[in-house]
Amino acid sequence: MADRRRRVNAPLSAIGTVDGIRPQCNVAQITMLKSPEMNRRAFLHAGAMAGGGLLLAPRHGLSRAVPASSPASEVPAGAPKYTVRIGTGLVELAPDHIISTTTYNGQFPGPLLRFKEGQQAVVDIYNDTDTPEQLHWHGQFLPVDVDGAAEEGTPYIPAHGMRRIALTPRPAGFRFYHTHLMARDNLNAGQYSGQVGPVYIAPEQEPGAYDQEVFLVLKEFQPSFSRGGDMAMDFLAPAGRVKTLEDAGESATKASLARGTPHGYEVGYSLFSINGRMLGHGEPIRVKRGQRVLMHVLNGSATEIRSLALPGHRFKVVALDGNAVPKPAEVPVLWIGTGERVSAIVEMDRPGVWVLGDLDDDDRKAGMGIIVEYAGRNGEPQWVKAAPFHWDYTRFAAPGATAHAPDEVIEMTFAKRNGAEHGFNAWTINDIPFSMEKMEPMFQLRQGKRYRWRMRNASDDIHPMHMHRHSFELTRIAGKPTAGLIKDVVMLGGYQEVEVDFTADSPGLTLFHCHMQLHMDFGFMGLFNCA
Ligand SMILES: [Cu+2]
Repeated sequence: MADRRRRVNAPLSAIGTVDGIRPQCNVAQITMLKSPEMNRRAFLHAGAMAGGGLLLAPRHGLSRAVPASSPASEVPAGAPKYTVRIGTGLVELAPDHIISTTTYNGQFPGPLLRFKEGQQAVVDIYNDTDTPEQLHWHGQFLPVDVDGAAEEGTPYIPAHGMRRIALTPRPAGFRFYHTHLMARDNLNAGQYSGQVGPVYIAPEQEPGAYDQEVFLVLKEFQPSFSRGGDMAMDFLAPAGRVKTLEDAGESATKASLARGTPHGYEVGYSLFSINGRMLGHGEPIRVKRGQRVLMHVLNGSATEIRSLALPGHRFKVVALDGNAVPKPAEVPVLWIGTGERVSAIVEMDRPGVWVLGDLDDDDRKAGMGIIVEYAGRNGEPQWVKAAPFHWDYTRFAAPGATAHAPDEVIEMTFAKRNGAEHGFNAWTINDIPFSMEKMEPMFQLRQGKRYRWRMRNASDDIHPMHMHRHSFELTRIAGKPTAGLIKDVVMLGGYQEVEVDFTADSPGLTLFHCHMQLHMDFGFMGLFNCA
């Protein structure tokens, strides 16, 4: 159903990217914000000016691991609530497809970690690998020393070492944990591995309007840089594009191709799974007629956007990225960007044996599905091709609600430099590719201020944009105003604009990036510094 784009790829050599050295902030350049008021403040804050940006005094020898404004959490002694071990494990996707990859506790997905909102918990993280690791608590409001991103200053979990952390889990809802290392061209590293697991933070009061709760982690394995591959591109609504972004992106690509640069590499996969099992090889979801099944679906992919349908049934979406939506609504298909979560209730009112699976025939047949089996029913699981369906976040927003005016607007334009980095596409934010050497914060934020983050996509790819340690409110999607949807990842369509609002309420560095490993590894990251 979807417009699928050909991808061109080639084999590569390995590059080591993790050196185990804690990042140091040498020279911090603060790119100017669009608002004149903010510029002035940023200038005052930085106290020095050079060229078009600002230079802070070098901080040689100063570790950024624990900024003064964000003291290290006090870590209690005693038994931890959870112990997570990072190490090599075997994952039996199917009897004839057993893969070896880095896992949490030797299993994929990692164990479901349940927390109580606001109730401090100790977690011991052991790293049994030869490489320093980061474990990121996606979607939680945590200080930089716990969040799990070296770019922010979280200490690494040393190779063959451990870290004990104490976290106060919040906000309530469906979150997850995953590695946060650069993989670059190492398809065994980062989120190409099996380092993904679900987190559920129970609210003080559970709504409880369901009979059965199911966690589903969608994940591909056996990645490769192949010359084929495809990605659905035309499922987002509204579909309008911004002409100036399209002109800029198309002319840059055209010029690059004219210079003889081929299209940049993309990643494809040969094995697909839900909860670590290929379709037909795991336990089915066993249901009874009349049950209301709450499905918590996580797209744990390194790079892919996924879809999901259950023939004859509809999904009543109740939460996005773990946060209750203002207006739960029924949809026939879920579209879930990399790192996104959808929680939906399915009324089981069509007895039979069904395939809950991806709309893409190739991916579903290669494993991206799980069987839903009604009590007393058997036979071949049925799949029925789903009608085309457009995914519009605003469907779940409060109708007619408008967002509060922000204090400042931060504008970013994302662009692709086709094949510019050893055959990989390089990605820029306001013309700057993120540098792991420099680790420069791009924007200076003031604590307590509310910002509107206007993201402009001058490329034809969809980017699931993620912000650490905060949630944001969607306020405009491709020209359509909206309010009330709280998320931590948002899919930004090709040549489109998205606006989200957030309050800078967590001191220190906050990472934002495209959640596609292949994009973030090649420049598509940035840092806010909140003082
Ligand atoms: Cu991206």
